[in-house]
Amino acid sequence: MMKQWQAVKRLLPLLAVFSLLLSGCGREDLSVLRPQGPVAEGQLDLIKLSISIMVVVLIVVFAIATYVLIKFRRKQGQNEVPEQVEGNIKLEVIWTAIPLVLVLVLAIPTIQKVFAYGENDWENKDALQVKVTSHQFWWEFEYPQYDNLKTAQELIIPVDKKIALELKTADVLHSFWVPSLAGKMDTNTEGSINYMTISTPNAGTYIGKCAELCGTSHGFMEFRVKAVDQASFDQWIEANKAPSILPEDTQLAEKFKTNCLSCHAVGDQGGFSGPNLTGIGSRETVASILLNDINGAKGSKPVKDNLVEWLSDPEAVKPGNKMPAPKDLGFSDEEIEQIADYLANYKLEY
Ligand code: HEC
Ligand SMILES: [Cu+2]
Repeated sequence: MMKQWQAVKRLLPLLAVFSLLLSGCGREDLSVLRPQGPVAEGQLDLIKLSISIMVVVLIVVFAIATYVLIKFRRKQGQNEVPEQVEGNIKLEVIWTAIPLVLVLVLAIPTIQKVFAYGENDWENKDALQVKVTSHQFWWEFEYPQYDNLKTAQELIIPVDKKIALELKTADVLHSFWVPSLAGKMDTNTEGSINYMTISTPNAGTYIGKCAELCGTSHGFMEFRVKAVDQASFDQWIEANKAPSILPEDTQLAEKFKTNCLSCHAVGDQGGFSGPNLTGIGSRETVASILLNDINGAKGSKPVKDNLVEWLSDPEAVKPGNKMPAPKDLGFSDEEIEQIADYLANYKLEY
């Protein structure tokens, strides 16, 4: 009795540590257990079905094992070898047939859903097309039905609409995963491009993650899916068409154009080897990982502070990322501050 108590006492801290670790898994917007769309709902149903079957099997097997252990224990004074039996057709048929039925019960809806969710809506006229391109360590979203409008880090979608995604990578293998909306999908190179469809009836922001170890900052390769009503979506599309806004100071504007717009775009100017910066002041993050205090998220900071942090030392925020440090491009602390101020005020109304 004493010994058992000792063992329990030793297990307690372990349990405490586990519950602490698991409590870290509670990000509400990052859970397959709170589905926000039909695909994620169907997938959760499958998880529930398989867990239920497993639990029933577990209970039955343990019950039988416990019964047998107790019932056929060696009794006191029982010294003879028990009767030796071998083979029992009836039992063997039973324990082959039952698992077979269980596997079928599991397989039928699974296969059904695999085909249903594998359907390609790219050519579906009612679907919104979005080309998703993964980069080390950020996400690019392009809307071919809207003059190839390109955005980064935030995928803006209308609610109640099928979003047909075409997924590919610009460098190494990544995986697109929005736990509340659907399962993972790899982003491959040209030639083996994947397609998937997502949708949600609920307006809101859903966090996405890269789910394929892709380099040093893989863990920081997040993105947001923002579902808004159709009117806001149309407004967002319009807002993106506005002409570029540049820093007011003409000298700084020139410097920004030469050094930053070689990779970045603002409005109708610049390039796309880096994330589009149009409206970055109204986004929920900087570089997908520094949280802006737009929705009062825990650990968030004012957009400008996050921009200063990023521009002062991108490497410190996301090790191994492909952006040169503005200091190495000849930007002083003061200029970084000014650029941060300018970008923080570059907002899109929608
Ligand atoms: C060689 C290309 C390149 C140049 C030049 C460059 N950047 Fe970047 N920039 C990137 C890349 C790539 C990222 C994405 C980093 C990541 O998240 O992995 C990035 C990210 C950013 C971000 C965060 C974007 C977001 O979506 O949250 C900001 C802001 C930014 N750069 C501003 C600047 C400014 C200002 C300059 C000029 C001083 C500059 N960049 C120069 C490539 C570049
Ligand atoms: Cu990745």
